Amino acid sequence: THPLTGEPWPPIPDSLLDLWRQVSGYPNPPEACLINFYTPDAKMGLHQDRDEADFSAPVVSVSLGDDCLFRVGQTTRDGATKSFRLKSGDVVVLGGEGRLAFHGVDRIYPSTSALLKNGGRINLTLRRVTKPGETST
Ligand SMILES: O=C(O)CCC(=O)C(=O)O
Repeated sequence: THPLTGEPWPPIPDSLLDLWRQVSGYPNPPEACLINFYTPDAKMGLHQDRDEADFSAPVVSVSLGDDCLFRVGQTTRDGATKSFRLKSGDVVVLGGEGRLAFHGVDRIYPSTSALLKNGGRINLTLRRVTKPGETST
């Protein structure tokens, strides 16, 4: 539910549930879709996604809008990293040994996509929050 209004979030669109089924390799559906919006000067520091209860489920990420420079490393903060450019429509699966890899967004490349009227980048991450059979608190 929304933390301020208490309203339930809208359902995850079927197209994203289909994508999850195609790429996740996980038998149960995602329970959350986090939406990040990046302005042209936005970044996201290196971090691990650890808020979920079941690390056997991947995090599936969809890039929309302007390109970004995505960096992914190891499971320790000081491990070697590699950077690559993500374009609108690219899908990244952080799963298996890579589930807890440190990752982040170093930069946005403004005006590289016409998808969003006012520019910027949207990233969607599909996440399994609970272990199957458990409910979230
Ligand atoms: O924007 C991205 O590609 C990465 C997003 C991310 O790392 C996150 O939401 O935890």
